[in-house]
Amino acid sequence: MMHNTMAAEGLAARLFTALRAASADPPGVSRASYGEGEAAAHALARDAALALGLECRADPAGNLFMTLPGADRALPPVIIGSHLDAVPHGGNYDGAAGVVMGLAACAALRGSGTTLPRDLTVMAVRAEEMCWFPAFYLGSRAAFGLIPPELPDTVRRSDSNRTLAEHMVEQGLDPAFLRSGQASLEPGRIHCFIEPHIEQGPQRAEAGLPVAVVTGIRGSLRHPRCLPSGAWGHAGAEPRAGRRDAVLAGVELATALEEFWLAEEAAGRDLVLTLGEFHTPTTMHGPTKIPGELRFSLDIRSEDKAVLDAAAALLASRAESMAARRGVALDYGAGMRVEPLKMAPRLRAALLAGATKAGVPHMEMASGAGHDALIFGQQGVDCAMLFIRNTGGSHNPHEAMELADFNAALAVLLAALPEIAG
Ligand code: HGY
Ligand code: MN
Ligand code: MN
Repeated sequence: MMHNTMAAEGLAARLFTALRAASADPPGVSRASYGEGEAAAHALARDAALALGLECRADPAGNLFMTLPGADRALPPVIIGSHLDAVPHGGNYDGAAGVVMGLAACAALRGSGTTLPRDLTVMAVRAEEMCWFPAFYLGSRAAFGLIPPELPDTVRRSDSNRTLAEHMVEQGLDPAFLRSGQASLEPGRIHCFIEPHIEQGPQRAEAGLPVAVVTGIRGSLRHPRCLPSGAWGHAGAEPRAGRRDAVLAGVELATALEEFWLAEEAAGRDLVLTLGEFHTPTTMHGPTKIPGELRFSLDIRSEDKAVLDAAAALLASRAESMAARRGVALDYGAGMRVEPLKMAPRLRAALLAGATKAGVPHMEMASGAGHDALIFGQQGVDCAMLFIRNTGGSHNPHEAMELADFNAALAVLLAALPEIAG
C-alpha cells in the first residue's frame, strides 16, 4: 500500500511547532510531569487526534489513548506511543516524537484509506521523566496498576515540593486510581508496543544514518537520594583522624564507582553510571565547616543484569567500609531497579524489512536511555523501538531532529505496520 504522507508530514511539523510554543521555557522547553507543559502537550495531541476522527479516552492517571479502528475490533491493538513530559529546559523531541509519529501514522493510514487488521492506538504516556518526581515510569506503571499505594502521597515534585497526589488532583486526575492498583491496560490485550524516539547519544549521527532499529534497552539501578551522614565540625581545629567528612566519603565512593566502570568496560561489559545533585545542604554548609551531610543521586545502567548485580554489591560493600573507616553512614534507600529488555525479534525484523522496503538507510543499535517500553516489556508485551537521528544530544535544549529524518522514520513505520499488525 502506497501512502501519500504529505498530510501526515504537515501534521507532524505543525504539532512540533505548537508543542514548542506551548512549553517554551528558555533555554529549551519544560514539560513538568503532571504540570502545565505536559497538560498543554496532551491537549494538543488530543485535538489532533479528534481532528483525525480517532477515538479518544484517557485513564484516571491521565494517560491518553487515541485509537484508529481496525478491521476486527475484538483483536488486541498495536500501541504506538511515548511520553509527553520533558526534563526542565530540555528539548522538544524527547518523548514527543513518538506520540507525534503515532498520530502521523494514523493520518497517513486515514489518508490512503488503509484499514489495518486490528486497532492502532496511539498512547501519550504521563510522567516518564524522573527529573520531576523521584519515581520511575509513573504513567506506564500506573496504566498496568504497578504503583505502590503509598507513592502518590509520598513523592514530591522537584520544582514545587508538592506531592504527586496534589499535582494530579490539580490536573483533574485521580490519585486514588494509583493507590488502588487498578489498571487501564491488560498485558494480554496488547498485540505489541512500538515506541519511536529520538536517538539520545551520538551513534547514528556519527554513522550518518537517519534511522535505527533498536536491539534492546539498558536496564537501570537508581538511587535518587543517597545521603551520607557523618559529623559537622571545625575546618581548622579538627584533626584528620577525628573527622567524619561526608563529602570525602562521597568522593571516595564516586572514585570507586568509576574504577568499577573502567574495569567493566575493559572486560567488554556494558555500563554507564552517573552521580548527580552532589551537594551539601545550603542551610548548613559553609567554607569553614567540615561537611557532616551530603546528598547525591546515583543512576547506573547496563544491558547486562549481572553488571547491575555487581554494581549493587559494590555499593553495599562500600557503604559498609565508609561507615567502618570514615564514620560516615550511607543511607541510599531501597533503590529502583528495572531489568534490561530485548526487543521482540519479530518486530525488529518487521522494522528492518520496512526500512529496506521504504529505501531508508538504517542501522541497529541498543538504547542507552530508558523508555516506557521497559515497563511494557516487563509485563510480557512484545516491544520494538525505532530511533530517529538527533544531532544535539538530549536532556538539553540542543536536541536537533530534522523533519526529513522524522519523515524517513515514519516511512519505515508505515512500511512495517502491515506486518506488525498482522
Ligand atoms: O532517563 C532516561 O533514560 C529517560 O529519559 N527517562
Ligand atoms: Mn528523557
Ligand atoms: Mn524519552
